[in-house]
This record gives sequence, C-alpha cells and structure tokens, in this order.
Amino acid sequence: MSVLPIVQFPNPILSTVCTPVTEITDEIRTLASDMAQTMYEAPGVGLAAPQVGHAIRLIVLDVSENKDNLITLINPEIIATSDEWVCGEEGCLSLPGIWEKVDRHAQVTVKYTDLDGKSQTVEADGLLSVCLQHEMDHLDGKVFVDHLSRLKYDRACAKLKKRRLQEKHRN
Ligand code: K2U
Ligand code: ZN
Repeated sequence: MSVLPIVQFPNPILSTVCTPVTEITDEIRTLASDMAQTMYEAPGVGLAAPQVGHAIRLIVLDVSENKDNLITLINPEIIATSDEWVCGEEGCLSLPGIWEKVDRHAQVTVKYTDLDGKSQTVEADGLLSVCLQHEMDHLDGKVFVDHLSRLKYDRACAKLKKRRLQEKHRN
C-alpha cells in the first residue's frame, strides 16, 4: 500500500467529469487500497479518485469513530435525496485550510458496486450523507467551493494563493 500525493486546487482533473469503471481489475483494487491509506494518513473521512490523479468514478470513505469501517464505492449514483437540507462547514484535502458552510441534502440513498462486483445500496444521513455528496461532487468535476457565492469563492481562492506563497517562502 502507498500514500499517494493529493492533487491541489486548482487543477484541471478536479473539474473533470470522471469516467465509469468498466472492469474491477487488480489495478483498481490497488488504487482503492492506496486511496484508503492516503485518506487515513491525511487524515480525512473520504477521498475521490480524481484527488489522486485518476479521473474515474471511485470513492473511498470511512466516517466511523474507530476508523474501522472503510467503504469503497465504484460507479456510485445518488438515487434518492431528502427534501430536508443541512448546512455544515466543509473542508477538502485538495483545498487545505479552507473551511466554508455548504448546504447538503440531510439524507441520500446511493447505489454503487463494491470491490467484489456486487451491487450495494446505502441510505445515509449525518456525516456519511455529507461526505457522500462531497465525494460525488468530485466525480462530477466539482469542489465544495463551487457551491459558494462569487465573493466567498474569490475569497477562498485568494486565501489558498496566499497560503501557497507563504509555504513557498518557508521552504
Ligand atoms: O474530499 C475530500 O477532500 C475529503 C474530505 C471529505 C469531507 C469533507 C467535508 C465534510 C465531510 C467529508 C475530507 O475528509 S476533509 C477533512 C475532514 C476531516 C474530518 C472530518 C471532516 C472533514
Ligand atoms: Zn474534497
């Protein structure tokens, strides 16, 4: 297993609509395993394949307290959403240091294929629901700041730019 470099915003792959996985090969299994290690090491609660440079529809997530409930989703689809919405602060491993409030459906139902090729369905609420929507956005070429007003989007981009300049001067 390897820890992979996480693509930083802005980057064309983060605004790419990812292609479906057509066959669950050993390469896909290795990538999923490396994504999980990368997510745990970050640390994060979710990670999408474009964030490690692969524009395919593959997500890993683990929102459990003990970090012992890894879910790998291949070609996930949101098949139902609640009318109720929640608003919570989000961050992203591709936009370190940026935290902003985002509106999300309170509950979602996601259909996906697991690593054994079996069709699965998960009904999610709470952090799992938010994380699924956040990661599914990544597969459709969206990052959470795309949900912000123009003013807050520009402010987030300026903050990222400043942070990178400071890091450059430190190194
Ligand atoms: O896509 C990512 O970068 C993974 C996010 C997923 C996420 C963002 C917002 C809300 C829920 C999930 C990272 O896990 S961001 C870091 C983080 C860590 C712990 C809890 C929430 C967010
Ligand atoms: Zn993210």
